[in-house]
Amino acid sequence: MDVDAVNKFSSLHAKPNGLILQYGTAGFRTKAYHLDHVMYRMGLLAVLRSKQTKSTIGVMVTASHNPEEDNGVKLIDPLGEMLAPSWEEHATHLANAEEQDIQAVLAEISHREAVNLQQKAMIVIGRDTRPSSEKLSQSVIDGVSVLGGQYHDYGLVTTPQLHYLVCCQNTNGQYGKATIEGYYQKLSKAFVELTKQTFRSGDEYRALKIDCASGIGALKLKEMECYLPRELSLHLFNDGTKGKLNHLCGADFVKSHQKPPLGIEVKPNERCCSFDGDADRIIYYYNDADGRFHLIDGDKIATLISSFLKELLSEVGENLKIGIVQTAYANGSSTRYLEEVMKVPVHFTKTGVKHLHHKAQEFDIGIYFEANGHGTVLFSKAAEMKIRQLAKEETDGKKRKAAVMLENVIDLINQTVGDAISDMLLIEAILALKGLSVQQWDAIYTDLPNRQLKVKVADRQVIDTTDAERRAVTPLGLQEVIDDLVKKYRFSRAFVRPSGTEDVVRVYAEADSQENADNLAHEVSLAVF
Ligand code: 16G
Ligand code: ZN
Repeated sequence: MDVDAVNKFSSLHAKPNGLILQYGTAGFRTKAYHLDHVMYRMGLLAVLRSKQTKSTIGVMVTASHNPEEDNGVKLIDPLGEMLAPSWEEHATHLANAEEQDIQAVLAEISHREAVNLQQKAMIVIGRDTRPSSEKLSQSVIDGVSVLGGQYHDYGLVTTPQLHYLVCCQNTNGQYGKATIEGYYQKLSKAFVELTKQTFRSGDEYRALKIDCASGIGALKLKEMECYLPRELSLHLFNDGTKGKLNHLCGADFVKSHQKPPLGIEVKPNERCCSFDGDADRIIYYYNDADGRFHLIDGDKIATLISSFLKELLSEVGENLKIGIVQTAYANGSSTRYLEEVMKVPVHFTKTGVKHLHHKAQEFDIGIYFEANGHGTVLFSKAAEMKIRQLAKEETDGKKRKAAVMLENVIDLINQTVGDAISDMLLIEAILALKGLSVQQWDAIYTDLPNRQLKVKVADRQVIDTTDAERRAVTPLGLQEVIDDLVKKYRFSRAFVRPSGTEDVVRVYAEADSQENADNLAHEVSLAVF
C-alpha cells in the first residue's frame, strides 16, 4: 500500500465533520453532497473485496427511486449478488473512519478477512443519470486507483446491467458476454425465440407505454430497441430529455400513490408500466373504461410468472420444485391465490432484495418479487442443466417444446437481480403467448385495499420485529395493541417496521374496504408513538 498516496487522496476526499452513515438495505444513500468521501472509500473497499475473492467486484453509483438531489453507492459481489453482510459492516466502518485512521481500518479489514494484498484487483463501475453521478464515480475511481486496482468504467448503465456484467466477468462468459451489447443480444435472442410463434406484424395489441422515471431506463431501452422485434412497440415517456428524475413519476411513485405518473396519458385499457430511476423495479397499470386506475404490482407479476412456469414444468414432467418468496408487504390476496389456487409454497423474508434472493436460492426454481416491483426468477444449476438437456435431447415433441421455452426464460430473466427491462420482456412474452389482456391479468385475483403510512419517531430502532417483520417484539405491548386493532376489521392485517432506508417507521394495513384499511393504518400509527 502506498501510504503517502492514500493519505493524499484521503484528504482530497475529506469526510464532512461529524457525519455518520450506514451501509443500509441498498448501500449508502443520502444527499449527493455528503457522499464524495464515501465513494472514494468504497473504491478502496472494492479493491480489498476483489483481492479477497480473487474476482471482479462491481460498484454502482445510484440512489434508485430517491429524489434527484440524492445519491448512493453499493458494491456488487462476484456472482452479481449483493455484498456479503460481514463486508457491509466493513463498509460502514470505513465510511465513518476519521481521515487519519483510514490506513488502520484498511489494515484491520485486510487482516480480519485474510486479504492477500499481492493479489490483483479488478473493479467495474457504473452510474445512473443523476447530475452528481459522474463526479462521484470519479471519486470511486480515485479510491480504486490509489490501491493499485484495475478498473473498467461502464459509465451510464442500469443497476441490473452492472450486476449482469459482474457475473459475466467472473464466469468466463458462461452467463453471457461482459458487454452492454452482450446483454442486449442475450435478452433479445431469448425474447425472439420465446415469442416467435405469436407475434404477427402490425399487431397493435403489443403496444406498451413505459414511464422511464426520467432515468437511465429510457437511455438503455433506446439502445436496445434495434435488437427487439418491431411487433413489440415500446412508447417511452419521461425519457429524461425533460423533467426531473423520479419526480412525480416512476415505479415507486405509482406504487405508493396508487395513481398514474405525470408525463404519460393513460387512455382506457392501455397497458402501461413504470420503471424506477435505476431500472431495477417495474410496475404495470391501466385505467378502465370508467377511468378507474388499476395497479398491477410485484405480487401480480410474480403470480403471472409463476403460473406460466408451473404450466411449462408440468408439461416437461420433471419433478422440479417451485418456491415463491414474498415479504410482509405482499397483498394478502396474492398469498392466498398462490397457496390455495395455484398450490405453490410461499415463503416470507424480511424486506430487502438480499433476503428474498437468498431464500429463493433454496429451490429448483425460486421466484421472488417485492410488492414494489423488484424481483426475478432463480434457477438452480441442476434445474438449469436438466432443462437445457431436455431442450436438446427430449424426443417427445410437446415436452421438448416446453423445455425450449423454459430454456429461453432462463436466458431472458436476469438471474443476478431484479431487472425492469428483463422483467418487462418476460411479462410481455407471457401476455402474448397466453393471449392475455392487461384486464385479464389483473382479474386473476382482487387486491385487498391497503394503506402504507410513515411515522416519524425519536428512535425508530426501538421497534424490533420477528416473523419476517410481521410481528413487533419491542416495544413491549405494541403487538398486542396492533392485534386488538386488527380484530376490529374484516380480512385485516397490519404491521409496523423500522425503515432500512429512511429515518421513519413504516405502517402497513389491509382490510375489506379502503376506508377500513385507511382507518386501521391510522390507528396503528397512533399506537407507534
Ligand atoms: C431498498 C431495497 C428494496 C426494499 C426497500 C425497502 C434493494 C436493492 N432495495 O430499496 O428491496 O423494498 O429498500 O425500504 O435491496 P424501506 O426499508 O425503507 O421500507
Ligand atoms: Zn431501483
